[in-house]
Amino acid sequence: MPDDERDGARGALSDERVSPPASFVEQANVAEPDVREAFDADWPECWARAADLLDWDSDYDRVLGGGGPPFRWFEGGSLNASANCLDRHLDERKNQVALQWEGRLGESRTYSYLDLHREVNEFAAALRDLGVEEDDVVTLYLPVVPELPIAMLACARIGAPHSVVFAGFSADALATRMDAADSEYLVTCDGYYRRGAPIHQKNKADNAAIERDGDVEATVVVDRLGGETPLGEGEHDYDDLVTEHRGADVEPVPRAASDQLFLIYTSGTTGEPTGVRHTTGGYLAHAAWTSHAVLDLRPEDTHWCSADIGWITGHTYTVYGPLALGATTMLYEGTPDHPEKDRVWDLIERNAVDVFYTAPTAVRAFMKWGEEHPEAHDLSSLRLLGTVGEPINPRAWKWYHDHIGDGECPVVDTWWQTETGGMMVSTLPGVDDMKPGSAGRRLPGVGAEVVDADGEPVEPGESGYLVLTRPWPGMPLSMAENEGWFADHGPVRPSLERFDWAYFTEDGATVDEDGYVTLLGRVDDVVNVAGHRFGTMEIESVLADVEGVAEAAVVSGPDDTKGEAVYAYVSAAGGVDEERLRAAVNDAVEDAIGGIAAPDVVVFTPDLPKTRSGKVMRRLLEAVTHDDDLGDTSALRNPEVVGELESALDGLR
Ligand code: 6R9
Repeated sequence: MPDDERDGARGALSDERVSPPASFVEQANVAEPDVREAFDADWPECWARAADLLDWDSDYDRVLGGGGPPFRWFEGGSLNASANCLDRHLDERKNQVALQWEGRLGESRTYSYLDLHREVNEFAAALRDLGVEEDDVVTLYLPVVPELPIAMLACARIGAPHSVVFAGFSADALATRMDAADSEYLVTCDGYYRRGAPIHQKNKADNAAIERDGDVEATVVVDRLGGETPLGEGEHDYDDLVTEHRGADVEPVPRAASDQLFLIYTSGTTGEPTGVRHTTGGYLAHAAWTSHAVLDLRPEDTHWCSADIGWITGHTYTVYGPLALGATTMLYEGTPDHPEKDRVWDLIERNAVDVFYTAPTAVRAFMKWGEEHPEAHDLSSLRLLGTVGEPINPRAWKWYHDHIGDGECPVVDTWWQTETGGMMVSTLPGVDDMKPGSAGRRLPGVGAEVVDADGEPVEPGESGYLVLTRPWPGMPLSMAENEGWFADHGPVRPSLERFDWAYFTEDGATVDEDGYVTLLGRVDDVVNVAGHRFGTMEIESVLADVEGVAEAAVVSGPDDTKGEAVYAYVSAAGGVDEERLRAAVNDAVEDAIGGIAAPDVVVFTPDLPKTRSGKVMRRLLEAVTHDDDLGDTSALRNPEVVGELESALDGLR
């Protein structure tokens, strides 16, 4: 295979440097060449610059309180996130578009800041009437419709943390998350369209209610399909509620900077998703600052972050960041290739999008579909492009830069996690050269190092573990409050004692002599499918319960478009029909988690490779999956299985 071709989905080191065009630098929000040094010299006070982007009801006394955990960002300060995203913009831009929604069926809806403020107030009043009090968790189980950010901001207005559950998750997944969050309020919809076909969301919500241990006090149903949905006791129609509260004015509740704004569940090393709780002051400051410094957003911009709001990326860069800065944020409910493969470019052209932020998976799909699609559109409104969620390989980076940005838009590859709340490592487009394939340097004020298993910095080019060595404003409450968060994690933990404080990200990385970090992927048992995290154990525990499955192991495998794919190795009980079992396996994952986590490849094997002590040899499964060198197999009890796995895989690929 030629070298160029080998640069598949995975990142590859590239020595190339690309400077941002002078015309971009001249107008950039942050263009001081020594901004990182300035932040370091004044740490942690430097983060006041982020807090200054917000309006505070009462000023904070200290930028960072607490010498160690518990950390208190902007201690003593109070603010309201909904007031920061709405009220404070009304004087200057009440008629500017705040939210531009494009639906799956080609519909569109436009909300000015005034419209959005009005409806958020009305829905906040309705939530209160339903009994929602400050600190009650409200679960939002909605696709990308305007009612989702409206409900988020309505919750924020009354100090009720929201918990958004990705609409594609199953009834089971919803029930688990509502129980874990002790949430008694749900906002959902009748259904939504996926590739033109309706998905009945309310049925899933009803099934979740049946499965749940806890009570549901009230369910609000948004009408998305347009039919009649029979409502039972405790169920309310969203439009009726808003109409009943027409003209309501709800005073934004001042929240302490460290009060919870929302929680969101993410997959980690355990079988159960973990709730990550984000704060009002620190998170919002981090969201606003990175939107300002990295996405270079300003009020006159139209920003499109293509992530679903059900993930952290949509929370931070569709909703909170852009609206805190008073920009126009675009929401798209559909898929990028429906009805045509130029849908994205058509939307960018029609809405004159300035900043486009998407996932490398999407870029690789665009690349596969061909440049004729973007070429058919005027994309000259674009000023900056970004990616997030997984490494972007240099070839896809260059394609994005040349064919979408016309060589004129900087491309920022932003590394961060659900746990960090916002971006942590990225080129600053007004300051740094870009290196395709590398996420770039740590952002100003951020402590990020690549260390070896002894906690020592690695030599340039050597691989190691990415650790964050200073607290940051967007850190979640769970991490700020105690040391336990990172105490159990990762092979490097014992050696991190040399830092006053550190958090191991579970990512492998290299760093070059200029401090540019290239991510190598997770080192824990997390699969990153199209930029979304799933624990291999989470999926394995579902497979283990499928009738006919004797044993199963899940590993991450290669996928040219999605970056990673879910490979399931299944040994079937005697006499079971493999085709039927394959379908059952997929259905089970769809029911328990959601279709997005369903195995891409199911490999049947008479036995899983085991060590002499009877443990599944995951390392070997990973090597076989990636067609890598098998390494030392002397500990293997059943070496004959290797050949069988290899030929089974050959048959599938
Ligand atoms: C925002 C988000 C986090 C994991 C993270 C890493 C991977 C994210 C990346 C990246 C390489 C980037 N990741 N951004 N890898 N380059 N620019 O994606 O959050 O869903 O929690 O995933 O995604 O492995 O640890 P989350």
